[in-house]
Amino acid sequence: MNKLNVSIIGVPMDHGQTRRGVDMGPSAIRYAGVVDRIENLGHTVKDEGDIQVGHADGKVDTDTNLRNMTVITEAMEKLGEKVHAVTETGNFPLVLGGDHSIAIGTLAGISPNHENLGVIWYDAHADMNTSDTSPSGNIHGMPLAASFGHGHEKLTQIRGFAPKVKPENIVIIGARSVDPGERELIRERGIKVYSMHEIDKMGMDFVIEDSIRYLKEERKTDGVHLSLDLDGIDPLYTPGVGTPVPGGISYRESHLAMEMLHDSGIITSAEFVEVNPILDEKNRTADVAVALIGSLLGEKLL
Ligand code: B3U
Ligand code: MN
Ligand code: MN
Repeated sequence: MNKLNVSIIGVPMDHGQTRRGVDMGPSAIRYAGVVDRIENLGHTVKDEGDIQVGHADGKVDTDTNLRNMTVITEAMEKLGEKVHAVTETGNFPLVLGGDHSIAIGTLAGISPNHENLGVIWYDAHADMNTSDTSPSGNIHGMPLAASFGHGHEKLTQIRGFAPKVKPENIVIIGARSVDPGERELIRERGIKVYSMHEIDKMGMDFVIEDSIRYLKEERKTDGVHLSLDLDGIDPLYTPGVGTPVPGGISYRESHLAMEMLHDSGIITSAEFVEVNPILDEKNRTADVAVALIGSLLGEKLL
């Protein structure tokens, strides 16, 4: 198996939504043993520390309908720079959130190193709202739309270019809470979605097999970023998330998905987001994140 040089980047930010605590996600995931878990697989790990995130007043900007806009875009510029520097050295970026708005910065850093990047968005939500369609003004509900260049330019133009990924190179897995504006956009842009309906009907084995085929053979991507929101998994296993939605992906299905993605060799970067230790029970959600990171990076039973 290929050994990697993994660079861990923490983003202690909770400004993309209103429940406090997800800024402690990177600490919780580190405390759950992420570094040892990866080193035990034979990879080398460099913990690059955390991106500096400013303070915010929690207000929705009246001009843009974006909550905490300035502090988030500033942090995303910094995260984009850092992720880009890491990818330039050939290291595998592993970004720890923080709420899901951080994906805007991660993708801004990764995208220039690819001609045809793919993205797997593992999430209960589509995260495809814009300042116009968002019911909340919460930026964590917008990063996927922003990354394919749709939405307010404050979000789409991080690091000065858009889009970061083509809409047809995106696969959403685990969706079960989608807003009307997002539904329209999914249809309009032809985004591939495996909702819980498809996972139940066809099984995770088929869903991942087909996602790999789609991104590798049909879309001919030259790298795939995995953006994993812990709320994609059922709250039975990951209670420490801000917006739990019942009827989610199981622990076992998630491990199978990570193992299959590992074996495919398509994943070139990853982020694990929305771990909120305040809402969690004994760090269970961070433990799940670390276990899934293990499977994604090659952990096997035998
Ligand atoms: N779609 C809703 C709720 C939401 C999105 N992402 C999460 N929750 N975690 C929104 O606010 O855009
Ligand atoms: Mn999300
Ligand atoms: Mn979500």
